[in-house]
Amino acid sequence: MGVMNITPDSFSDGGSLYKGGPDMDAVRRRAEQMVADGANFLDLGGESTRPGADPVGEQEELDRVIPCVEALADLPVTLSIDTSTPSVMRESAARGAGLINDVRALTREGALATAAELQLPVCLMHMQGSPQTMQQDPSYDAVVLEVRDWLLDRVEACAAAGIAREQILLDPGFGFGKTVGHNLALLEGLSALTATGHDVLVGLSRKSLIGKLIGREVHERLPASLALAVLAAERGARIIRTHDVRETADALAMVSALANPDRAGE
Ligand code: PT1
Repeated sequence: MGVMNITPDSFSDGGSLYKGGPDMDAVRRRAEQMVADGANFLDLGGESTRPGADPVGEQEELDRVIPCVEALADLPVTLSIDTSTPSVMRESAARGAGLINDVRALTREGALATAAELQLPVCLMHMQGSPQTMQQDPSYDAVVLEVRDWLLDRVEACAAAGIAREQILLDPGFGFGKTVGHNLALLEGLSALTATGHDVLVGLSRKSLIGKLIGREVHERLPASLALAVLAAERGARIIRTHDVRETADALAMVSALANPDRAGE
């Protein structure tokens, strides 16, 4: 899954797809490149949710995301919409989006009912707190079990609202209200999530846990991001959210080759 941030304040790419609004030529070029590089999903986001990011208004989020969905709907890839906002879900679905990726797991007013009505697959992510405050003092008794159980409670809420369980993906939310220790425990214990039977999506690409572990700046985090992607795939993650599609696809091809040696090569 390739990351496309349609924001002026992205932590990782400094808003290269946004020049006072979505830069449609740059958006199209980046999307085509990611598809050529092997992306199966493009994740379009109009709200930065990195630690400390400011919230975005509903109309602003629509103005950022919807033109991009329109411009990319013909690509042979599933458009994932990184949003918590019901109107963004609705307008994106009407233009061909194929996945709702909500870092707030459909907890915003109206989001659950909207997702159920649209009948699209949804990714439910765990976050402790809000993007503004989540890294101030993250705290858990048993992080893996708490994250799993919170996500399973959200699955029940989705099922009660009429979302098919097969349509629900789970994501532990690396970096969202977690210390480095919490993040590492969640990665090591990822099988607790895959054992639920839901497909698991992870986003570790360029995140600050890497900076905290090895002191690399954002643009020096590719090798460590690839290692984390491989470790997550080994532990059963099915979708890897990344800024670097070509490199990540190569790394994941090696995981697949080892998992299916008879089908590899020649
Ligand atoms: C994610 C994710 C996401 N991450 C899903 N959606 C972001 N499903 C946006 C840091 O510590 O992991 N899963 N949408 C980006 N958010 C962050 C969080 C970026 C933390 C950076 C950090 O550096």
